[in-house]
Amino acid sequence: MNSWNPTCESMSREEMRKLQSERLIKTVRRIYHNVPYYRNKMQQLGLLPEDINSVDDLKKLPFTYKQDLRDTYPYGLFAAPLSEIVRIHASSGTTGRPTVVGYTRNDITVWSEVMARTLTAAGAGKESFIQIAYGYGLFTGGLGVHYGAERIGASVIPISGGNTKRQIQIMKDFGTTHIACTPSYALYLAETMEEMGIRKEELSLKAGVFGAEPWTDNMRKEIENKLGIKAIDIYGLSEVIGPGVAFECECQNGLHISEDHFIPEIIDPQTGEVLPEGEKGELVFTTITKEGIPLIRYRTRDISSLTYEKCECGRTLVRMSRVSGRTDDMLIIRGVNVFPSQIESVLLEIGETAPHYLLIVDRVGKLDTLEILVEVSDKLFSDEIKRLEELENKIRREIESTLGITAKVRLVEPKTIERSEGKAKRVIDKRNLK
Ligand code: DLL
Repeated sequence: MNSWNPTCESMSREEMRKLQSERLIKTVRRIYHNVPYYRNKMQQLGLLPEDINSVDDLKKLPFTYKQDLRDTYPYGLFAAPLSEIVRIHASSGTTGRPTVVGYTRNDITVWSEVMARTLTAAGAGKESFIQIAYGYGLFTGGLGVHYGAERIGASVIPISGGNTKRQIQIMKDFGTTHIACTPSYALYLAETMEEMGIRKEELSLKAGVFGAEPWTDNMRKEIENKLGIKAIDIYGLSEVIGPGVAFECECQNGLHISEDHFIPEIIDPQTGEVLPEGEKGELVFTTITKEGIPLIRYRTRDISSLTYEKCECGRTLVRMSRVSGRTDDMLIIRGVNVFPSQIESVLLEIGETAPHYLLIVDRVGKLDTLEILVEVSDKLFSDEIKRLEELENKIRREIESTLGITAKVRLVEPKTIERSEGKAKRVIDKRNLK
């Protein structure tokens, strides 16, 4: 096991509960005394800090929603004096006001620690060259990975996102061993490498840490084959800390949550009730060491499940399953619940198409329509029309039998679907625009 902090990553369940309880108690006191917004919320429920004595009391506490951060924009949920805040990040805010988060010096230390665990689990160390192609800026991806990479003593290549050809040249010339970017960008890198005539054997790449957007196991296989690396899933969100909330180990069987800092729960998104181990639902986090902006039972909207079984790697940290979608990216098409990731799985299983697709949802009259644009390889595109038609039909049939909806499938020329340097855009829902 490559472990950065074996004491924290492999402690017994009892020790973990004890530690979590102590830290939760402190956090609840902190927010009650320092954040009027939380104090009001607790008072409305008739709750005092003394009512929270262990992790078992977590369920008594109110949820926090993204909207709460918006309502208190920009600094209303901060629990430390602004003079102690050393860094500010924010979400892009494409819908509504951005959400703003602040870090004290100690928060940055914790963030570096959890990212050090993440990178160590991905096999990185002092000798590694880590190329960070997540965006630097208000987005947490670039700087979050950066601090963790420096913490483990690796050589950091802080290239940020974009400039794809240059990324590849640098990867080759600088001997990059680890790449950090979104999974969709990793595929774009692989594709551009082919165009440039650079083979994976010419690189020194060993592994990549990919996250910030949902992806599937099939997509993982594509990335691993095309780049000749191990593709590790990393998860996080700016409200909780940024990347570093959870990471896969070499077993690639669920993501270990750094639960000595972030307590997870899975709830039924409709009723708010806590669900038993193994059941799928909405992931909720309570931060228990953050000073700048501690959050209580933060509703992520991400769908996952938890397992407390000890992992083969030796870590005892609870594992979350790969995020299979978001409660709010679920499309309802003619009454059927559809997640883009389900369609992606079908496409990648069939093969023959590139893993680039776009879903266009519309409403004609009273009827919802779904059109799936899928790129095919150069070779296939120049093939007979009949072959293309056969493939379109095959995809349509598969979608119909696995998801129970009819869709129009359109195969498009290679490289016609726009590539993203950060999070990929997979859905255009024209119904929202009307
Ligand atoms: O995306 C933090 C991050 C940066 C994570 C780099 C990993 C790597 P936000 O911009 O606040 O923060 O977006 C958070 O992205 O709630 C999920 O919906 C999604 N997400 C993040 N990681 C994964 C993942 C960063 N591994 C939102 N799989 C989260 C699926 C992910 N979805």
